[in-house]
Amino acid sequence: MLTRPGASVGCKARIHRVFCAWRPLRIELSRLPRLKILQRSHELHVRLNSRNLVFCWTNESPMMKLLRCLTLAMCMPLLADQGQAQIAPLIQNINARQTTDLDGRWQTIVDPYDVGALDYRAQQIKGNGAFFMNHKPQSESELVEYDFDTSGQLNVPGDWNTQRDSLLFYEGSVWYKRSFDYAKPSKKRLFVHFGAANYQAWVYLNGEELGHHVGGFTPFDCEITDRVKPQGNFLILRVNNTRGLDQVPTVNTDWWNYGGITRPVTLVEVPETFVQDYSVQLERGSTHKIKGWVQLNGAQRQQKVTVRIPEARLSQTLQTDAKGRAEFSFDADLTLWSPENPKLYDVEIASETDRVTDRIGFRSIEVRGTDILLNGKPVFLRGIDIHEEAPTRAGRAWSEDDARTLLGWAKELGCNFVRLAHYPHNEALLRMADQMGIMVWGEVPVYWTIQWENPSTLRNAENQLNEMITRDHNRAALIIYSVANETPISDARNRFLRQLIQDAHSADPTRLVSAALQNEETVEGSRFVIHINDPIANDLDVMGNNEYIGWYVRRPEDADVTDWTSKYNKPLVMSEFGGDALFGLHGTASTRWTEEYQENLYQHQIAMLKRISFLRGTSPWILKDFRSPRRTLPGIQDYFNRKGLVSDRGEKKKAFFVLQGFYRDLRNAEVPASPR
Ligand code: GCB
Repeated sequence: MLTRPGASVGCKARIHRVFCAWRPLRIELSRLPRLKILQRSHELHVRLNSRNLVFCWTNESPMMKLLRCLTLAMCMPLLADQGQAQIAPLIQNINARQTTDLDGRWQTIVDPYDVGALDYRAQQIKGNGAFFMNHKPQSESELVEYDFDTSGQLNVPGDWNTQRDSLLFYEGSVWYKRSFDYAKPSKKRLFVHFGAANYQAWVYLNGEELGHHVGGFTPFDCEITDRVKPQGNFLILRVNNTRGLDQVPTVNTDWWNYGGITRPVTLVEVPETFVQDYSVQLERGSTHKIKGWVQLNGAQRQQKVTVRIPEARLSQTLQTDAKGRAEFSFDADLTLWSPENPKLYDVEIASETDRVTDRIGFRSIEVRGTDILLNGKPVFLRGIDIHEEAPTRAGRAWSEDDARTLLGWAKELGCNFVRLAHYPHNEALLRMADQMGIMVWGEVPVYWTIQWENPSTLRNAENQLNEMITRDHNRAALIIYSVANETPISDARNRFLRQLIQDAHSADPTRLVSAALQNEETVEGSRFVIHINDPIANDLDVMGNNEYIGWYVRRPEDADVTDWTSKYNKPLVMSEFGGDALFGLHGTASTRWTEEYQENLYQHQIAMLKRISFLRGTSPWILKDFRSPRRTLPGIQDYFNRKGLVSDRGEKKKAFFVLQGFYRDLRNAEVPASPR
C-alpha cells in the first residue's frame, strides 16, 4: 500500500473517504495548516500524519457535516495546485521499458531505535539530523551523529538477515542510501520502481520524501521526474520489518521475517504520456475471444491505441477516453497456453506516444461442479508449496536463476502447479512459470489470526491483494488468487475474507479465487471423518484445505482410516500436508525427524488422497526446508522448518521420490490432450 493523500483516511469513530486520488498528489507538510475544531463532544481533526491526510470526526452532527464540507472546500485548492505526483500507480511490465538498475552495494545504517527519524520525544526529526538528509558536518564543531559512508554496506536486492551475522534475527529499521547520476531527456518521465521492501519503506530523494509503502511483498513506484538531477542524486530508504498486531501478516508466522530491499530497484523511463497498464486475456469462459483494456497515464489521455499480436495476425485499434482508458474485445484463434505447451505470444500495445511489448499466454480456467477446467478440459493440479527462499544460498529468492532452480525441482517432481505460499513472490518467478508451463496459486499474507475487526488491517490486506493482481494479471501461469491461510472461523473473519474474495473477483474476473481452509473432524466407529464445511467455501471457486494427519495429529497410518466429505459441490485442492525430516537422518518409519518417517507419511497420505472423490489438486508442504524462528530444536531444526522434500542445501529426501512416483502415475493415467 502506498499511502497518499485521500487514499488512506483514518478516523476515531466513523470513516469518511474524502476523495479518491487516482492521480495522487503530494502535499508539503508546511503547506497544510494543522486545523483542529472542537465543539462539545464533537471533534474534527484535519491534519497530516506523515504522508496521510487524516480527517477525523466523532459523532457527526448536521453542524459537523457543514464543517466537513467547509474544511474540504478550504483544503481542496491546496490539494489541487500540487504539481507532479511523486507516488505513482504501478507501471505494468517495467522489463519492457528503458531501465537502469540500481542494484548492488548500498550504504546502510542499522537503526534499531529509529533515531534517524524520531527525536528523544519520539517526534519526527526536522532538519539535518534526519538521516534522509545525508548531511555532512560543515565545520569541525558541528554535531552530526550519522554517516552513511562509514556505516557499512548491504547488497540490494537482498534481505539483511543473511548478509551479516548480527542481523540474523534483527527486526527494526535499516537506512539504505544509493547515489546515482541520471541525464533524463526532456519530454520523458522517470520513476523509481521497488520490487519489494519488507515490511514498510519510507522513500526519499535528495532529502525530500517521495512516499511510504506498506506491505513487504508487492512492488511500488515513485515518480521522480521533477526531482532527479543530472548528477549527484541520493536515494534513501528507511526499511522497517518490525512485526505488528494490526499488520498483514500479523506478529505470528512460520517463516523468517526477512527485512530489507528484497527485490530489485530500477529506474524506469517512459514518455510523458505512457501505457501504464493493460490487460490482454481470454474472456472468462472463452478460448476464442480476447477481452481487455489499456490505461494511459499522462496529460495526453485521449489517443489512438493499437493492440497487436503479430504472430496471430491480430490487430485492433482503439480510442482511449478522457480518463485514458479503452476497453476492447475481439475474436482470436490462438494456440492455447498449457503446461504441456506453454505457448507465449508477443503482444504489442502502441499508443501515439508510447509502445510496449509483453509475452503473454492465453488459456481459460474455470470450475464446473467439482472439476477445474483448463482450456475447457478437466485438469488435476499436481503441485508443491514453495516459500520464497533461495535454492542454493541463504535468504530470500528474487532472481531468474532462483526461479529456474525452484521451478526446475517442481518440474522434476512432475508438477504442473505450484502454490506460492504465503505472500506474493517475485515477478521473475511468475514469468518463469509462464515460460516453463507451471500453473500458479498466488497468495496474500492473510495468515492465521490477524485483526479481523480492524478496518485499517482490511484496507492493508485489500491493498496487498490489489498490488499483486495489478502486477500479475497478464500471467497465464497464474490461475488462482488465494486470500487467506488457516484462518479461524468467526463472523468478523468471514466478513473480512468475503470482502477480499469480492475484491479479487471484481479486479480480475478471469481467475479463480481460493483460500487454504481448515476442517472439522468426527469419529465414526473406527474411522475418522473430515468435513469440509467452512462457510467461506461458499464464496470460493476452489476450496483449499490444510491437514497434518501423521504429524500434528495422530499417526501417518491413521490416514488409512480417514474419509473426507464436503458440503459443497466444488473442487478441493489439498493445499498442505507433510511432516519434517532432517536430510541424512535415518531410522524406522515411526521415528520422528527421519527421512523414513516422512516417506511413510507421504505414502499413507497419497493412499488417502486417492480416495477423495472431489479432490482436484495437491500441493504438499513443502518443496524446500525454510528458515523459521518457531523451529528451535537443536541438531534437528536449528531454526529451520524441515518439512521440505529438498533440504536447505538442495539435497533430495526420500519423500521427494514418493511424490514424484504419485505424480508420474497421475500423468500416465491422463488422457493425452496435446503432445507433451
Ligand atoms: C501450516 C502453515 C504453514 C506452516 C506449516 C507447518 O499449516 O500453513 O505456514 O509452515 O503448517 O509446518 O506447521
